[in-house]
Amino acid sequence: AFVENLLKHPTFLNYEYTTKFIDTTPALFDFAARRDRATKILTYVADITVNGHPETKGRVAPANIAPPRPPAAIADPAPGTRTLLEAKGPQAVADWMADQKKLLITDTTMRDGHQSLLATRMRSIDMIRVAPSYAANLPELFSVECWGGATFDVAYRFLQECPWQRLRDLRKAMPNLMTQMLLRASNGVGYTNYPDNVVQSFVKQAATSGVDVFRVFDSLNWVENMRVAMDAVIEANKVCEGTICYTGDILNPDRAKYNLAYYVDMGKAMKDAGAHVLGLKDMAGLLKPAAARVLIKALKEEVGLPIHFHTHDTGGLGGATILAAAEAGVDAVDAAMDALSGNTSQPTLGSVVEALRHTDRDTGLSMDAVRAISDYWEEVRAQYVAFETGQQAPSSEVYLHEMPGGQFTNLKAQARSLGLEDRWPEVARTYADVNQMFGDIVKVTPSSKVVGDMALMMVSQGLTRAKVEDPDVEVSFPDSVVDMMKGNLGIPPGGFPAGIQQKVLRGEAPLTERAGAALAPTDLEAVRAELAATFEEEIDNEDLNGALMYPKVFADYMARHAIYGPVRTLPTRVFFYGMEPGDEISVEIDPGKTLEVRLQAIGETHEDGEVRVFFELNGQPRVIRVPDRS
Ligand code: BTN
Ligand code: 3PY
Ligand code: ZN
Repeated sequence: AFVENLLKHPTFLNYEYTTKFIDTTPALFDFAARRDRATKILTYVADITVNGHPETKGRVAPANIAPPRPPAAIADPAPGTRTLLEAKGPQAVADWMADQKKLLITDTTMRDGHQSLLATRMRSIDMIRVAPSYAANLPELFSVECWGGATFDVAYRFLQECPWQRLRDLRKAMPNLMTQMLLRASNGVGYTNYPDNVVQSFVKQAATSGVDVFRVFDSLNWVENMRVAMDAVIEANKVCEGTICYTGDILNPDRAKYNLAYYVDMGKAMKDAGAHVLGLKDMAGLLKPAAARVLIKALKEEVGLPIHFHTHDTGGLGGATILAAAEAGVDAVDAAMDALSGNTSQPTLGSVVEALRHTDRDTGLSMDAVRAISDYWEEVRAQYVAFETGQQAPSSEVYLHEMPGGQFTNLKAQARSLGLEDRWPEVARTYADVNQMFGDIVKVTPSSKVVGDMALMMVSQGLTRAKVEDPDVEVSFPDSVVDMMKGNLGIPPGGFPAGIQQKVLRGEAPLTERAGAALAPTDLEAVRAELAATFEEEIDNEDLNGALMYPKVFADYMARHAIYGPVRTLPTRVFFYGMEPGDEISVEIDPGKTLEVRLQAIGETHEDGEVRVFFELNGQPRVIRVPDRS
């Protein structure tokens, strides 16, 4: 009854089970560790069936339990970009890229697409099942963006799965296509500055586990903060996409800080820093078609690297900007499969392909393949209806607030939870004011989160920019603002405005060099030994790097894993909603090892507060007891 006790333990129920909790209640975990995986998975299904999943409880449920069916894949995928990378290395990929007449396409569905539309909640199983169709039917793709950004911590934190395993599985299923990740330079895939050796270790492991293209950016466009990560990518012999984040409007003379010369200089700095490819990351979708023509042309002529353009369709013009960029000679662009495109996501992949057909920039992608894969994604998306944001239309408001597509829906949800939902236009306006108060900075994770934190705080406390800047008004700033003003995220062009910086820091001196230079290296082997002692198992390099990025999130994941086992193998419908009597599912817990699970009945709640849930597991009856907390 140890696990049952554990499931009733108040600390556990409150999601507060941490390393400390494990230390103080080791017997519970010993017992959990000895249970077989089938029992663990049944325990999870029983618990969700009886009590609901905390993230979907009380929200709309998808209608249909049938798992989405991926389109057929032919047996032998044609050679693709990965084939070239393996044979000739990253410089050969960049040279090949520059030689192409066709517009190259990166599919972002498995990373930014669901990050920007479904709160990053897409589970690995839904990606892995379609990956062979990508390999077989779309071998002309430049890359498949499927890792990094927010997907890393969301996998551990909310999906109870290992992000590294996702990467390995996808890599294996698409052997001919380059995988791509988004890396926040010295912030790794986190929100804070990590010691250099942690960033180096993370990049090395990501390369080993399967990332081919690393899009490296800094949230303040500070090149000094990018070198450690870029060097590590180059050292690993993978494609280093040194990236400019685009903000403002190069055609607006009143916004001279981020003018054409600024971006051309940064492009040159990326080349000098060793980038194979120049990334142009328009995370909010602010680059307008006319500006794209000017910017792409200048970068092509003056930097001399192949250019990979990323945008969001938040304002509805993303497709137009892509076509303008294509005319101006951009080498590759990002798009999302139709069913997960548009609005805060990327522009619509199939429509970009169609728009360029029979032109000199024809992408060469098969529309039959695109449609079949998009039909699959449509079925997948339906399972995540609980995470839809309700945004119905693109909005030109983005040119006011300049929020990144990945943040927009998040901030709206945060505003809602603070009771500020009907004051959204004010939040948007304040976000823009905070940006100006901070000196007009690049806003992308994590700097965008800082601006968002400050804006929400001001709206909820009724503070205006003038009040915040008034030396006579006492303001208690959010921690993230203090951290940024100290220089922990780096130094923006021209620095932060002295007035606000001094007020936030209350006399403390800000950093004058990059934060990473001041951080002592982490003793990686000491951390590994500590983790091994805590979890009583060997800690491999993937686990170690996960724990280095997110110590508490990783510990929580491990604690739940000991109890629930490999729940990543469950169909998405069952993971979020459990089963109904009569439902039958197959769960492949290892290649070739499948559990046939049938839910027979849900018993009454006993006096001890427990429910017996009756299953058939591979034809044998099994009873699982779980506490009724419903
Ligand atoms: C996750 O957090 O993603 C994994 C789901 C864990 C849900 C468990 S079931 C027992 C406990 N009670 C809840 O309401 N949620 C957790
Ligand atoms: C991320 O860092 O996750 C982003 O998507 C930034 O645009
Ligand atoms: Zn993006």
